Parts: sequence; structure tokens; C-alpha cells
Amino acid sequence: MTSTDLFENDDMKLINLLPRDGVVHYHGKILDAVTADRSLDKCISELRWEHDRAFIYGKEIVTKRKMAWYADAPVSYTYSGYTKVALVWPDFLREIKQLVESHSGDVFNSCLCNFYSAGEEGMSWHSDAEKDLVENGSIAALSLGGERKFSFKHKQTGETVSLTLEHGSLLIMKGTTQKNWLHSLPKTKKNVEPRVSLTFRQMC
Ligand SMILES: O=C(O)CCC(=O)C(=O)O
Repeated sequence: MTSTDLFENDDMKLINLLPRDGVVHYHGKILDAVTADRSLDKCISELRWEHDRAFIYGKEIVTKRKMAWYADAPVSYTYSGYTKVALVWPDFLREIKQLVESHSGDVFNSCLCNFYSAGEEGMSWHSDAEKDLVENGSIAALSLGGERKFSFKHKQTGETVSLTLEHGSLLIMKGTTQKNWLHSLPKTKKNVEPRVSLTFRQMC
């Protein structure tokens, strides 16, 4: 996808990547290469990463990928059977949040950060429709580091939509996307650079 493919027409209205039942806008690269590199380094070295834990079919899973969670206040967030307590934003992450808000027009009060050190780390099909999140709210994902494929699958029809998330790019999911579509970051055997995603969210 090139930057001209992102827009529907000369009004610079972003194309909805989903054919129905949700809205996904890919804004392309919103950070220049130097800023994206610097942001990636800061995220890797300064965020408080830990392996994620989940209960799946009654079994505890510890993920290879790492996560960190930040918010306006030390609120708690429950998903996959675990409750996590947020840390308060470091300044550089708050600045990235403000930039993302200026592109999306939405206000975010939390950020779930994911760190994939290699292609064998990914995230399987899921939707982000937990009760702690605003219903039909926006989720804005800023990607830093190695390019990875990202896919959507309709919960009823099984139809899929995929795109490549570039270094410094922004993807926004909104409306009924989480109700009707799953998304995943597939694992890959390709030699890919480490990647961080900053997923800014709206908590109740
Ligand atoms: O790493 C990504 O871009 C996707 C993360 C994701 O699916 C999530 O945090 O729900």
C-alpha cells in the first residue's frame, strides 16, 4: 500500500479497509525515520516490559512477547482472566499519545504496549472488546520497528483483510470493529527486526 492508496478521494478522506461492520483506517507513517528510530529505542529501553499471562481454556499461558501498560491513573484492566494495574505515563509516551490524538481526533487514557523481539512472537486471533473499554471506542496502534503483517477476520463470514504495518505508522480501529472482527499479528519465519506496538485505548 502506498500513501496515495490510503485516501478515498482528493478530500483526503481515509479509506475504510473493512468491507462491512467496522471501521479501520491506516494512516501510514506518521513519524519520520529518525523520530521512529528514536521512539523505538526509548520504548525498548525505558518501558517496564514483562511477559504477558493469560488463561486460555483453563490453562495459564505465559507469552514470549512482552507487554507494558500505561494510563492516566493506576487503574486496573482485566483480559484473558488476568487483572493488570497501569503505570503512569513517562513523558515521551505522553508526547506520542498527543501526536496520535492529533491524527485520530480521539482522546486516549491508556496504552497497552507490546514488544515482539522476533518473528516467532505474534498475537493470535482476538478482539479487544473487554468491559473495561468504552463500547465502540477507538483503538489507535502506533507501530515501531520491523514491518509485520496484520490481519482481520470477520467473526461470522470468516472473510479476511490484511495489511503491512510499517515503522512509524498508525492504524486506527473504531466503531463496531471489535464486535464483528477478530485481529491478529501472525508469527513469521522471516527474519524480522524487533517490533513495538503502542495501542492507545479508551477505558471507561
Ligand atoms: O502489535 C500489534 O500491532 C497488535 C496488538 C494487538 O492486537 C492488541 O494489542 O490487541
